[in-house]
Amino acid sequence: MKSKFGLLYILFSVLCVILTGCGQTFDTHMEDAVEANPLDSNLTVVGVSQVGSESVWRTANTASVQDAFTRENGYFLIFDNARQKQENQIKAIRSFISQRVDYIVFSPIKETGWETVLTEAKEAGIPVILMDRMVDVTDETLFAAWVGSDFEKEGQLAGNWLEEALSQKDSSEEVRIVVLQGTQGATSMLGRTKGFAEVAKKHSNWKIIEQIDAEYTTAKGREEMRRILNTYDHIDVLVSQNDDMTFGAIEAMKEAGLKPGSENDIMVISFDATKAGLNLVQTGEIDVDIECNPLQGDYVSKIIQMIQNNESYDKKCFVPEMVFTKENVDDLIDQRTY
Ligand code: GZL
Repeated sequence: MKSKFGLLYILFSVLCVILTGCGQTFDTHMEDAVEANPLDSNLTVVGVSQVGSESVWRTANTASVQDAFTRENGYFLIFDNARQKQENQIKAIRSFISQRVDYIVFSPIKETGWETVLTEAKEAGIPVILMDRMVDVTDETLFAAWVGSDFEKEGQLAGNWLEEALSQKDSSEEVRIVVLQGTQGATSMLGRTKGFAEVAKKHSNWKIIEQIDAEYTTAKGREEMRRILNTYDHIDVLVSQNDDMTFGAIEAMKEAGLKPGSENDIMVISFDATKAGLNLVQTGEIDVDIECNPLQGDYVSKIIQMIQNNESYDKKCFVPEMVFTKENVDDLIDQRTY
């Protein structure tokens, strides 16, 4: 909890940032800063550094954070969008430290490069909770907890689905696979790549002919798939590490006169299972969509409450997820809110 001075200090420094344009541009709006009752020292101040707004998944993840850290729930949220730059996340975290927030929450854009700033947070006595992606640090006391997905399992599930889909085919026939990867060095990209590769190496006829960074965006997915289709005369399977890249890749396939889906020209394996992705599972353009659950705000809030109540909690919290195919999508798509 902040002292009255502490919250007034934060209010003042946010006002300074907004009015002078110095330091970080926070996404916390002026009216929130003014409305928040600076004398209400019961608010828990949480600084959140989000990767960016590159995908439908990220937007849903941000919404879950903003829905969890409301004043009604006892929080004062300072939110920063790093716009896909690690240096912006580091600046935001340093700003949170200087404002003496109660907690820092962030989704690290990539796993490396965090020791120094996390040491500064630890020395300031501010617990750090990781959301979505992990950091690669030798000292795991540099973060209090992590909430996210089992990305390696997601990759394995994609491989297991392909094994099943090919089980009736001639196992000596070459299967030519291309992989659109997400942001290089991101935990989700590393895990999905590793998990799928573990399954692929069991099949000598599976050939990953190209594995390329398409940055988790539709535009880059479209651009790289255009190039791949112009490079190779035959592709059997696309593994695309999020729906946004898949949407772009499918556009490129159609431009090239190809139809996505195992009933057509190229099998399509995707990740995230957004509503737009599940719609394409229904049409058969995506064969399988491996869910990655972005609704993590409440999980992080619960951990903060357990820390405040001196309750024991698991350092790593995996969110529930499943696999969507044409067999189950119709029964479940209406539950999807993003
Ligand atoms: C997954 C997350 C990934 C999503 C993408 O946890 O890191 O980043 O799969 C998002 O959609 O851009």
